[in-house]
Amino acid sequence: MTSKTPIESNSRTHSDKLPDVAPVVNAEEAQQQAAILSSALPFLRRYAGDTIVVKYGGHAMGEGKLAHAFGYDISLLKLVGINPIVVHGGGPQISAMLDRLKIRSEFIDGLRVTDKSMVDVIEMVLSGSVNKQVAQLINRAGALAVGISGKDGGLIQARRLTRTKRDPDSEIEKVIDLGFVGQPEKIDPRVLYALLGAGLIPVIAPVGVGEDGETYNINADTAAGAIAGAVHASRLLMLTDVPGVLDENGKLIEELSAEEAMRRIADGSISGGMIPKVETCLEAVRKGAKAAVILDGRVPHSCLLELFTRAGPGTLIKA
Ligand code: X2W
Repeated sequence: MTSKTPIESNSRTHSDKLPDVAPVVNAEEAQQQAAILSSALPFLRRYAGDTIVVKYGGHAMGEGKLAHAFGYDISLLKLVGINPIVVHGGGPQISAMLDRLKIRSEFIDGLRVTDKSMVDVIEMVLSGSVNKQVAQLINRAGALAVGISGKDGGLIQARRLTRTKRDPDSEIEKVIDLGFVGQPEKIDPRVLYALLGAGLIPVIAPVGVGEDGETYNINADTAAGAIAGAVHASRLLMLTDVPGVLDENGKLIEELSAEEAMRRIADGSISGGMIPKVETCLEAVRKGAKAAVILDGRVPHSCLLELFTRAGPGTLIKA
């Protein structure tokens, strides 16, 4: 983006870049566009100045058209006075690179067991390649994004995550070593406030730093939840590959209280991969986020649908 003085940016007379990208419409379509913009006003007012943390990953990240729409949506949020913070994943990209290097991945409870040689590759893929691609998607849509990792500015201080599993034969709890998989212990949001204060959009790779300077691989959902809590985000938007949390009949649950979410996890009606997602949302809300939404990142413009229409497409989780 070229820098403009405030006077230039307010100018309406010149043929700047916009007409190249804005679709040509007839008078009726233009009227519809104006009506759509106008109907967004109450939502714009509701979120003006708020911080929204978006977890971006999975299917939505690999697909060209969806990725393009995502960059546009995040850019738009910024330009209407919202402060988006993006935390991205990159599981498939890591797996592809490890495959190329003939390093095998093993997952326990959805977490990639990470040894010393892998953590360097993972950091390279997440902070080097994916992080810059995501920032670029947003930059190309006209806002200014800055890619950092959780190690920058001490943003995500992590400790080694341990898992225990009960051996069904001996009933003994065994500690499972996941290697350099981290659990966020402390979030220092100063680097985020500095970037937001300068009008920039932070894009964060889920890599953390340990007490002795070790690098930790952190599940991107977990990283997003911890950051959303620490900055008291008004929303954590978790873009996933499913419509949201479904009930026993496969119907979308539009809203869940923390109490009901915990009950549904306990009685098994929330199960499998949805459990850590819901638990991450609960943790974010417990730590200070106003609400979290699990929504379908495969739907184009899912962030805009959620924030600016009544048809919020996912499952809202509140305290
Ligand atoms: C993840 C980090 C990336 C991630 C991994 O190594 O795949 C752990 O499993 P998605 O695309 O959101 O799954 N870390 C510990 O979470 O990416």
